[in-house]
Amino acid sequence: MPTETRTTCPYCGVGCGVIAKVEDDGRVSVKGDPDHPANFGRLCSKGSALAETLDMEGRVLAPMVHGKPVSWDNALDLVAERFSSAIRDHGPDSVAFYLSGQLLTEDYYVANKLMKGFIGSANIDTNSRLCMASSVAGHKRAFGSDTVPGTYEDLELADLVVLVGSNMAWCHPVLYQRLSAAKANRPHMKVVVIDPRRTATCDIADLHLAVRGNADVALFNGLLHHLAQEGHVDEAYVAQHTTGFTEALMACQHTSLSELAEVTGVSTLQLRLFFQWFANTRKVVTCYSQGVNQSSVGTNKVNAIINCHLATGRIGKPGSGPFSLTGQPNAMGGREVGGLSNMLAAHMDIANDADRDRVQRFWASPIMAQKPGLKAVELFEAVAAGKIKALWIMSTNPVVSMPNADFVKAAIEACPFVVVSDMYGSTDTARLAHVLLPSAGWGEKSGTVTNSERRISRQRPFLAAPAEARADWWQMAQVGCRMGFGAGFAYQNASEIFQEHAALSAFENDGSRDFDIGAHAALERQKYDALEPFQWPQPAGSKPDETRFFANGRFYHPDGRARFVAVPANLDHRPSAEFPLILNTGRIRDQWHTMTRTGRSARLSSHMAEPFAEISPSDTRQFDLEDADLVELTGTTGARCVVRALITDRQAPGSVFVPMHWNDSNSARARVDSLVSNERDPISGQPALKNAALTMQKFEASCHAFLICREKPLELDFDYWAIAPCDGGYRLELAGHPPTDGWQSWLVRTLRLPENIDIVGLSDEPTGAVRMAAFAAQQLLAALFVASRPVAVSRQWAVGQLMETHDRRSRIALIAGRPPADQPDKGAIICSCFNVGLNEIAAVAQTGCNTVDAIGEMLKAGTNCGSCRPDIRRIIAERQVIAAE
Ligand SMILES: Nc1nc2c(c(=O)[nH]1)N[C@H]1C(S)=C(S)[C@@H](COP(=O)(O)OP(=O)(O)OC[C@H]3O[C@@H](n4cnc5c(=O)[nH]c(N)nc54)[C@H](O)[C@@H]3O)O[C@H]1N2
Ligand SMILES: Nc1nc2c(c(=O)[nH]1)N[C@H]1C(S)=C(S)[C@@H](COP(=O)(O)OP(=O)(O)OC[C@H]3O[C@@H](n4cnc5c(=O)[nH]c(N)nc54)[C@H](O)[C@@H]3O)O[C@H]1N2
Ligand code: SF4
Ligand SMILES: [Mo]
Repeated sequence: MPTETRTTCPYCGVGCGVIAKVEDDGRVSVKGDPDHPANFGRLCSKGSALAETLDMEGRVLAPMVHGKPVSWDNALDLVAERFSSAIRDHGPDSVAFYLSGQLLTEDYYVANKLMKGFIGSANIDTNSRLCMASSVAGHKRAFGSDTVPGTYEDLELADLVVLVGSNMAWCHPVLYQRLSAAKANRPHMKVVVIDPRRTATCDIADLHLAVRGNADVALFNGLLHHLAQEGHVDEAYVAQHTTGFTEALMACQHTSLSELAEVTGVSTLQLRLFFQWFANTRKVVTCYSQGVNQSSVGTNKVNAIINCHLATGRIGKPGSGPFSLTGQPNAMGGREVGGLSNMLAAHMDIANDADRDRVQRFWASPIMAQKPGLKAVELFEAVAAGKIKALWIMSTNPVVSMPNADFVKAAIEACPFVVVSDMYGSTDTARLAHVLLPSAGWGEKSGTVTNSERRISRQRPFLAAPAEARADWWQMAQVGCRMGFGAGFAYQNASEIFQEHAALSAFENDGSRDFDIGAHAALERQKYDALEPFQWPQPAGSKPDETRFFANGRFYHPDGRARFVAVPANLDHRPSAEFPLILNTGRIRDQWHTMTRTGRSARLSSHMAEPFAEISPSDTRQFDLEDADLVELTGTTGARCVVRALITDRQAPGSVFVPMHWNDSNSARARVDSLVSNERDPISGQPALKNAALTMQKFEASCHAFLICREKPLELDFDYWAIAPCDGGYRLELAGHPPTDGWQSWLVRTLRLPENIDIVGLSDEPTGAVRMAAFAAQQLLAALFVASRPVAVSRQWAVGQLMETHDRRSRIALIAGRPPADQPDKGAIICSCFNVGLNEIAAVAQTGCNTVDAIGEMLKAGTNCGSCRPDIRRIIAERQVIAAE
């Protein structure tokens, strides 16, 4: 009998409910859970493709020490011994954990307890430092606690939704769909997007403010000034529930509208419109994400936004409030357990004596950390300086995702003892481990995650973990026991950990701390397994009907009032002659971070298959670039990357956008974080990942090639290469010098082709063009297209050929590099669910099919996950313009 398990998506902070179905033969399929209150059945492209990422290729199946499999006992004893001896010889601060918002709450809780309460150091930080730290710091300044006041429903109830530094269409797609649907139902609702780029999210925007990088503080200060000047301040609210208004207003009174336009790069007309909309709409939600947090002034940006909500009393009420969108599935859970080096468990503070004492008593801990530990950037600096003797990295890939990534890589290489817990052994970080521990992954592990609206949901297992893979909490607890802390770490299962976590949240709380889930402090295992998604707070003995914080105007500062924070509006980055461009980085629709999971799906890789830089057309002349050229990017760190140039007017002049996803496992030199300096926000310690300095030049190569093949190639000795999976094999882009022994020998060697293989081809000596295809009977094994310029062959058509059977005619078409007339070229894939290409959508759009739904009826595109609907709408709009011309 097939089984169905209700669980939660392991990707973004929307936290969608997923139903995973396992057939009798072991095949897995997923669909959205119609009863989950985050998504009501919807899933985006990444969620829909989850089943395709569950294969075993590359999984670590046993603990490895120096590359050799060992027993768990041996591995855990070794880890415990090395951590203990470092602590004995060099003190507790000579060891560190670097964790992740992708751990489950239970994993996170155990790690934090071990480091802060038993090792006695706070050198435990997480990739949330790169993600949410500025929001945490901004919340604590304003509210006295790290509280997200609102719920998703507020976005649907609002009359104005402002999205600041958030590409919601790609990064929180199901929430974006809820917002789009609400806007379609309530057409008077307005959406404003504030982002230097014209992103897919702008598709539903009534107004897009292409703000200059980091000018957000100036913009929101300008708004606060306008609100005060035009009499829109809620004086009673400000007087009763806040302090610091006058000082905050003073900090933003010096700029005229035209000066503001100059500073922000937004026209006075647009500024005025935005200010008026905000001033005159009672129900306003302002969502913000990494365009706000990942900045050297990130915390100030957060407070500049919150100031405007406090001034108008628009917080904690249905349809209004500031709303920090969390990125990772358990960014919030990590904050609840105190995973950051400057926090303690259950939203308590490590710098607070009473909090430390309370947690120590609760844990019966022998030695508590007494001060905040190192934040991510400083942590790796300490590793580089030799101060950290033993480091444990769990569920994150810092060699790719940390700023100054080459420095971080060298630091890890130089560290005397590095433990990495991951599901895969060949990530850029796992390759550097002395001890590699096999972790159970999504679908195998059990625990809870908290989404952006404080909703706690279960992740439930539906597959057995392969071979020796084990849960992360178990690994930590085992090491805790072996270090001599058995009493604190004798957990038998995740449910016991959750109980303890819930009990701590209620311990001596009495309403003094926002995070309280005491209602679940005695949750037995069966009930834990059946736990329905719920929103915190849920103190013991109550079923609160209020799901929003601060509705009563009470905040968590000792005087119960919120704080306005006076924030200066200086722009930090002025381009220099040497590095005239701004490097902006972020995400694409169908990939997740460092691609260790989404990068395995052919479907997800078809949307964008190689690393690229989005460049404004106005910068092409100065840098002598054309679309599809390769471009070499140089950062202030001295590192270089080579990626494809994508010229687009969505990109603002002087600014270049590069996705963060590509890494040394799938490209030659495209780890963009190697270019980013470790500049950071002085308050939150969050790195400025969106605003680095850059220069670039065209990358000259004597040859360019495109290759499709069944088997994964061996070593690739090219200046530029990028590999992605496709149906039936792999697709590669190559550039550099042609192989010295000729292309045919190269092909045979690199792909380990059998001797008697059938290779057909043609080459044109003067132009350097080569076309070559290798067949085994009617099956295509590989096709290679070489040219002196970027290869102009339809990628989608060529990729499809691996799955075809080949007769004489189609062999000729392959060598000609052109689809035959009866097999039109689909163009770049837009809808990855149904494999529908741009050319197909454009062709139908030109026949008068001019709504997304009509296209859906014709081609099915956009009718499953809906992630491509903004793209389809853009294609229709472009065709209409062309038709009108
Ligand atoms: N597809 C996909 N979805 C994801 C993820 C993923 O890897 N892939 N990761 C998840 C995670 S962990 C996170 S944190 C979220 C991130 O979600 P988002 O923050 O929405 O995504 P980003 O692409 O990092 O950046 C958002 C936007 O900030 C803009 N920006 C840059 N500088 C500035 C500035 O100075 N001011 C303003 N106003 N905007 C600026 C960028 O142009 C970019 O469009 O996504 C989550 N969802
Ligand atoms: N330039 C630039 N850099 C950025 C960003 C940016 O916008 N620009 N964004 C930053 C942000 S917001 C974030 S959140 C980070 C994300 O950066 P990372 O956390 O480094 O990225 P991931 O690829 O998600 O890494 C997760 C790792 O954990 C493994 N893994 C998955 N599930 C499990 C599990 O259950 N257990 C264990 N032990 N391992 C598991 C995966 O295989 C993978 O190797 O990147 C940051 N870096
Ligand atoms: S929006 Fe997509 S990635 Fe995010 S939780 Fe939902 S299905 Fe997963
Ligand atoms: Mo993130």
